[in-house]
Amino acid sequence: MTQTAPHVNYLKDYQPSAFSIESVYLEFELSPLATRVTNSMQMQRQAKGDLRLDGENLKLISVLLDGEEVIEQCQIDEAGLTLAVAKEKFTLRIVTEIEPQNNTALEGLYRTSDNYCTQCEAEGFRKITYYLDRPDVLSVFTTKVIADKSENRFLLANGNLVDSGDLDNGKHFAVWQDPHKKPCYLFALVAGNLEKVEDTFTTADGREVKLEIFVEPRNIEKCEHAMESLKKSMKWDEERFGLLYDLDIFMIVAVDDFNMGAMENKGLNVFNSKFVLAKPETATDIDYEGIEAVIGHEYFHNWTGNRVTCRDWFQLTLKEGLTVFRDQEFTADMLSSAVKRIEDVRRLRSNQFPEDAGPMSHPIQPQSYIEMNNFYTMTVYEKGAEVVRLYHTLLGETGFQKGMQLYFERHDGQAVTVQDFRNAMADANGVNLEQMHNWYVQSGTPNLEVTRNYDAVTQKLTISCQQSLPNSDDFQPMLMPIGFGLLDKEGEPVTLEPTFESAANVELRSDTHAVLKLTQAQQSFVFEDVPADAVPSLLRGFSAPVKLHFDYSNQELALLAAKDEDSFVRWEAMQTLLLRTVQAKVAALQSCIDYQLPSEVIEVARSLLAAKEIDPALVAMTLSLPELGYIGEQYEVVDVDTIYQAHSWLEAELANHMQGQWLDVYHRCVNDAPYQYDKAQIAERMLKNLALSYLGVLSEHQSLVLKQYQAQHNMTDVLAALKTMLKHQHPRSVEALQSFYERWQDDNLVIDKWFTLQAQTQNDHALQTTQALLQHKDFSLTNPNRVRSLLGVFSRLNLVGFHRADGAGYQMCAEQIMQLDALNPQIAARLLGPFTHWKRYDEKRQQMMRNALQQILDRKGVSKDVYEIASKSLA
Ligand code: 0A1
Ligand code: ZN
Repeated sequence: MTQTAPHVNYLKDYQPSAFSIESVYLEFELSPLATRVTNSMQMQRQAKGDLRLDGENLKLISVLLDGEEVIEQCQIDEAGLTLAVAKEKFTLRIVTEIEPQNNTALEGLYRTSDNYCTQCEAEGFRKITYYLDRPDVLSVFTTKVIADKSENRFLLANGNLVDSGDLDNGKHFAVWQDPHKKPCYLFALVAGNLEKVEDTFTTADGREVKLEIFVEPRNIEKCEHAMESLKKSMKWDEERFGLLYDLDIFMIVAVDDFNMGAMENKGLNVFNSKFVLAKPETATDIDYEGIEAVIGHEYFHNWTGNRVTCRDWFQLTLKEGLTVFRDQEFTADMLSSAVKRIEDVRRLRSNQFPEDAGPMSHPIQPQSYIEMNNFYTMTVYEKGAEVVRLYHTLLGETGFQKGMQLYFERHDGQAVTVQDFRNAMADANGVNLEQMHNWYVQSGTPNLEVTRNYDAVTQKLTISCQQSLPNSDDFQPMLMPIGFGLLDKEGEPVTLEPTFESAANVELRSDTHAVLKLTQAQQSFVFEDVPADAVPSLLRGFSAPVKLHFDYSNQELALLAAKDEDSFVRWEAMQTLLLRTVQAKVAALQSCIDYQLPSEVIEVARSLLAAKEIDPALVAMTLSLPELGYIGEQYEVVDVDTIYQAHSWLEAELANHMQGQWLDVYHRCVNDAPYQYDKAQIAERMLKNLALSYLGVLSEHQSLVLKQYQAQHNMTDVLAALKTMLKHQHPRSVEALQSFYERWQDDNLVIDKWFTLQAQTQNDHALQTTQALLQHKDFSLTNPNRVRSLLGVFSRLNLVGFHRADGAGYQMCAEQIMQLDALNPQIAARLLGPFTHWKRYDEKRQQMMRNALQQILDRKGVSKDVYEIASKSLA
């Protein structure tokens, strides 16, 4: 907590640590209000200077330097301890006491459902004991946990269990040894009365690894999918990356109170229960996919993050961008790479692009921060993954894997930088990748303007590209691979023939597909023998995270949507058509003129829906309307109500014009087989529920929607029906919502969905609904999932409610954020997101949003987390 401007950390100030910790022995005597932590470190001097250890909110009991009490010589302040040590090599034994029961920030050691659990990334270890809490200090950890046996059946920490037994007074203990050196942010401890499911995995070199998932006893039936996902992850990492697991045991613990998705602690991953627990009646396809992806993500960190870690927190994207790329590829290989790519692009555009255009915009390698927790962002993670994908696109799978191999050969057991990663990629392939640096240090989404020039006489087509960054005075062009193809006017692929001059920068991947290598701010590519009216297919596979501008006609978009060989481009073309339609309607509504749906929109939509050869999941994604947030992004000033009106209009138009087809598709996709999480069933449900959402607009199909709800077949279908009922105020929606609550009141994750459903429904009483839910007995500010389900969803997705013209939506959220900041600063800071985009609204709303931010910033005791975001947004 802070009143004056807090300290800013800069990348340029990086200095190696003056001391190293060769090994550390930790002993925990667990007790809710007085946990005693004894920390013995074997330390060694590396450079001149006093010993400075990080530590926060700790009660210091004693400090022994080689057995001698030195507590009186220590200088203690709110961020740590300083001690002048003359020795080169010594043992420092520090005893502290902490109160896990009162830890509502969920950082360090805390309680969740009467269990103990830790979260140390980024800088939580300093809330457990005094330490060199920085990722480049690697040490070997031994951990002894002592606790009451009846309340803590399991005592867990990193590594392998080497000793355990009973003690006096109803206590017992366990000793864990982790043979791998690690930074303290990967430390973990868990204790409590959990239940476990067990399995094994045999590695490619024949070692049997124990797999254990720990959950609260009531959840024991919901672990099967998580265990399958873990085994698939282990196998996939062996097969695709040649990476094997390196301990005898791998444990996952699911907890209900967690600030993020999950954490890759060595050998002992801690998960938000949302990303572990599933059964068909309670979890949707999206939940199942999320679990598989997050289990994969945390498991993959064992190599990309743990074995090779980050030198400092400015390198966060080194582990996160790379690991997100790996989990994306894992999901793509498990399900469908085309569908996964589109899902990821949609997420990036809806969430990362706005971040990159707002006041918190930062490069994937930030150059400074006040609170590191604020930099676990869509930019560092998702744009970071896009940048790793650039290497993959440029080098191909084989070249990329060569780079990975060299990276591990050089850096296993080290704490390194993004430059080290780039060097490994470059050296393994004998290429120069220095220009990739520009992706790491420049913020904002690049604009890519493409124009064409066709010479009918020579039949040459010139494609000219210009790249730029918004608001950049010193723009440095980036290395951009552009996936490219040409269609003739019938939609047939054209054989690509770059001219001699262009050939050096055009890498042909097949006769009809190329990657254009853009390295300059302006660059042209010329192709020969191009038929008249050929249509360029650009940025295939979304080959770079940019905003593409090209003046396609509606007819050209329709052709691409129907015929291009790249599924991303097909999806994108249709989405652009739909977006243009909404925008045209917005303009018409704003100037009170009439506007009719263009016939080509209906025609392509109809033909896509009829195309039986296309994966139904792709059809569903192509015919889903662009998200409201993404539509808003297209405007300087977002007119929330009109955009919502235009969006609803287009939905109703497509529902009406294609009613018969939606019905056919719906009935074709209905499937009474037991729920399975597989590609075919997921795709079928996706298309069926899209059809249902359109049919739900029309009053004559209300019974169909109700029937699907009442069938209670699986949560994907139940939720789709309920969402549609609420959106269109189905006469039975209140009753359905009530029955849903009654059935699931003891299941936290399902009750989160119940809150979300209501918080996202956009209508005139959205605010009152949300306010009433704040008073509900199941709402609590101390549970991050519940807060996200209600306040996070309302402020991010309920545009109509949050942006109410009278400012009441802003005020309600501001009050909750201030209360939350006193309990959990990390979550409070995240809830500020929607406020940071105040510049995009009309003047009256701008003023109200700024006032709310100022009020939050002025709160006595404001956290650094909230301070950083609120002050940067107002600057
Ligand atoms: N490294 C984790 C994310 C994570 C970060 C911070 C946390 O607490 C502040 C928790 C988890 C991952 O990428 O999954
Ligand atoms: Zn991660």
